[in-house]
Amino acid sequence: MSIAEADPIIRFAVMTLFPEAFSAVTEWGVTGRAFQGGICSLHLQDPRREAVDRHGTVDDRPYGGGPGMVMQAPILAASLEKVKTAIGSDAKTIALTPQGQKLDAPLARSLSTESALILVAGRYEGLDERFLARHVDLEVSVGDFVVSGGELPAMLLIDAIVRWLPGVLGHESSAEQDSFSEGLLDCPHYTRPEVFDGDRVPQVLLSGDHAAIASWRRAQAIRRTLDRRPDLLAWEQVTPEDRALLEKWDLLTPDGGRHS
Ligand code: 9D3
Repeated sequence: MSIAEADPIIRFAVMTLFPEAFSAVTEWGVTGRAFQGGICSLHLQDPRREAVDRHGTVDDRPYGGGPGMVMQAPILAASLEKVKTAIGSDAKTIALTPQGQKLDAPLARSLSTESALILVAGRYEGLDERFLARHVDLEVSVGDFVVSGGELPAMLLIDAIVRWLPGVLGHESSAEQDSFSEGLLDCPHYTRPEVFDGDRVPQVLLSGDHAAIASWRRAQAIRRTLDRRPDLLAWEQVTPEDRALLEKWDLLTPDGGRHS
């Protein structure tokens, strides 16, 4: 008799010239536990295996000239075929590209309901447009800055998705994810010692008054979001109730109540 091994909730595959790099997500921390525990799985496919010359070439010079090299469509298509044989042809194919839809919590959460995802991580200047047009369902970017390839963005996407899978986070942190998706920054955190360099932990956190603590934390979250992320929260959106909360905790001025 054997103990039944449940199927993974989500199967990932990544096409990458650097498959070894993905141990960062499969072996460490919260995502490491999810992969080791079988909640999710990862198939790695190196497009170099589809190269047809003895040097293992997967890229060529861009038509029209210009800097850099472009990953070749036939190589990528052959590699994708192998991936689909391995994890199933029903999988959605996502390329990590600087031109893609910007990753945020709603996108990660929505992708976490897929049963299989194929991620294509490019190197060099990019992927031949005909591969993207024919085989890729969605392009995802991790933000408006340049990194050296699609691997770190792919790992970031996997991490952001896996955290939404049931059983990956404890109940408290799951609720925390919900609150971030609700659109406020987190409140400040403190642990021992009570005094550090003459700087005391806010008295309310030592009071044992859980309603007061929740009220202070919400006021702090609103204040910090107003100060640091006007794109997430503008003054005009603050309700009279939240304004009263800021008043109660002396946070109506932008210096966070640190003024004398
Ligand atoms: C000169 C134009 N550059 C595009 C912005 C060239 C270029 C830079 C970096 C082409 C590819 C790359 C490699 N980056 C990614 O593959 C990538 C990426 C990124 O650089 N920023 C944010 N999200 C992503 S997802 C994949």
